[in-house]
Amino acid sequence: MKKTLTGLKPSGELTLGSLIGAIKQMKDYQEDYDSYLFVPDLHAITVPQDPKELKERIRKNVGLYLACGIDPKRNTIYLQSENLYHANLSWVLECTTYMGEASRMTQYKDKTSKGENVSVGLFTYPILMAADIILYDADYVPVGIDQKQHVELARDIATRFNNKYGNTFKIPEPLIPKTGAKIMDLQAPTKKMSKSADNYKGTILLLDPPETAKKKIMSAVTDSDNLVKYDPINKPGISNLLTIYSSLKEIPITEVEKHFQDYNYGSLKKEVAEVVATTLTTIQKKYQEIINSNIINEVLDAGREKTTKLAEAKLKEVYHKIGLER
Ligand code: AQP
Repeated sequence: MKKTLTGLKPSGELTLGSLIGAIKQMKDYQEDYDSYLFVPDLHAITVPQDPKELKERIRKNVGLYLACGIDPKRNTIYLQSENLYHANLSWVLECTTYMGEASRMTQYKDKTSKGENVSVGLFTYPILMAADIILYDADYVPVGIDQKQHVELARDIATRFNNKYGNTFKIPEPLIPKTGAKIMDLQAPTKKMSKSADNYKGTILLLDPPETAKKKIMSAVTDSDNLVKYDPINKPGISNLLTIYSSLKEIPITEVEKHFQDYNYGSLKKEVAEVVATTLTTIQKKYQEIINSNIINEVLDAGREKTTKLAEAKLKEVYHKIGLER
């Protein structure tokens, strides 16, 4: 059975973008793949975090995975920081990655171009991400479009290692959703909806009260044409709303466009807001049942045990090939 693997870093509360870009894909694939879904908590500390909040968010992430329909019987769910082999392999890969290729990563360039004081970890995290993926020989990595470049780096690193030391790693492929590869900020629809956005009105959190989420949709920035059309370049705000509707209702965007063609922007927003609120209500009901139960610990214990064994074997093979043994 082919393997899928992805993770959502607990650097903030999970958003509608996290759901549509990553979790939903994992849910759709879970029947047919051996699925690995982890909490990349080591990635979260590439930017400053409050320890108490981080601890809470790690648990919330797992609670939300399950509440969004991730089946623990079909998925291996684990915390990156509980498995020491991720960071070990990452070091080996860092030593086989060139400064030039790491410097080309656009997320790093974006952060540094704003003149922010960034950590070395933010520069090297795509290499840790490569380790996360190839440690388990994942075939497919469901990600939003913004992470495609990092999966390509993982492919390059794995290919180089295989060429130099013999076949060791599977070469992973990114899986980008057809619709919803990039959900945009509701207040700045040319920017990605992000957990760490400055303007909370632009981001829908999966744990937002449904009424709050509705208000955010109703005040989404659009344009002055009053013409409902899917055109991400010229009408990013409207196109974003159509994309959200299309993903959540699982209806192709062309049909969604047709459905709304005679609507004005107010009534379009109202219908999108309803769908978002219904989605959040369903997720939050399940989340409340899960978050205070023992299921999270049970799932994580099983995940840690399984992945530690697999990762240990892979790292041993790597160490053997590069000469790190007595
Ligand atoms: N807005 C989005 N649209 C589509 N996909 C998205 N993803 C995140 N936001 C959107 C996808 O979710 C996966 C996990 O991403 P992540 O949470 O680990 O990191 P990120 O992409 O850096 O997410 P944020 O919200 O922007 O985090 P911050 O603000 O902390 O940097 C990835 O597959 C991502 O593509």
